[in-house]
Amino acid sequence: MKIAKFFGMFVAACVLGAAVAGSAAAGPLTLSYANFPPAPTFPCVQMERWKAEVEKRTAGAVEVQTYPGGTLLGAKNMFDGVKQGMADIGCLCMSYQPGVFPLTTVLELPVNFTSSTVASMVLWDLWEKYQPKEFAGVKVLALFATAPTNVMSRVPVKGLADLQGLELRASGGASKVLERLGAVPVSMPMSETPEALQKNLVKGLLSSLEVMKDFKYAETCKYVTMTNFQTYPFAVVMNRDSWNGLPDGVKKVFDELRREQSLWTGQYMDAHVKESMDWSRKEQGVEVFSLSDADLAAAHGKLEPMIAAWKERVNKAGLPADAIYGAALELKARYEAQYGK
Ligand code: 3IO
Repeated sequence: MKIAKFFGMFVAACVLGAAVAGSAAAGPLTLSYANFPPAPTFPCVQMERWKAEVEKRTAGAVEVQTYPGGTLLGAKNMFDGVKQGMADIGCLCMSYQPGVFPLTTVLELPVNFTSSTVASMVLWDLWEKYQPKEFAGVKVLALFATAPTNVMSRVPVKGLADLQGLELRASGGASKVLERLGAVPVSMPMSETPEALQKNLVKGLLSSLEVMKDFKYAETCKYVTMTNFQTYPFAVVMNRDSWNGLPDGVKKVFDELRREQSLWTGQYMDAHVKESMDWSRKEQGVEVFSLSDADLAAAHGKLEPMIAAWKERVNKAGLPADAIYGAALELKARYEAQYGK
């Protein structure tokens, strides 16, 4: 009985696999998936989750070979590398290539996104609605944004006064935030940040707080200042030819996973930020500051021009900036009502 049952399941899996792959004889189709940061960090955690889901849902017809830590493509050549076919799939941060992603960098604006979940769903819906040309050369497989960014530093930053002239690592919109607040942004991808902190080239960074644990920044940065102004947007993209070559059954599995994967990543990250900060406070003695109401108001005043500058870039790209910005705020409110602030 047991053997018969097992054999039956095996046959069923093979039939499903063959149906999805379109060919029984070819063996699994192997796809390479490149990522820039180390394996334990959130872009790679979501990559492994996607791999597991794909391998399960295609019943082994598709095998995903993952390359964390920049072993196949790095932070800055991820998008071009995937377009050129050096990897089938890649995970990129839009903030690392200023000017290349006009629409989706709306997530970098200082409008106080409340969570990675909300920001990721806003990003997904905006992309789906406007289908911007910035991703025309690739197939988009997931879109997500980090939890809101905050200051992590070696020195206490209790208010805007302490930020003046302070060298902090960031990228893209986060670098603009620092500049407008009087800090000195040092722009580099996250993957280069551990070394910069180690060598004391920077006094801290502006990013989402799960990195305190995942990169052990809490061992160096004993202070966190809550700002929650904006986020870093990410995309998982696939080479067009690789996509076009997939059997229809596999395409369907990938398509059905897109929004789900984006939401999963947001929810994973929000939970992980909490874990990271619990660990940072309890195990690492990290101290957390909030800005005074006066400083928050002053900061928002200084950051406001970022919105007009973004609109100008988006209009230049031929997109309706005012409508997109309005839709972003509307979606943000809708998802905050659904998922909480
Ligand atoms: C990030 C990038 C790689 C690994 C973990 C991360 N957490 C937040 C980010 C956002 C980001 O790209 C950045 O540069 O702060």
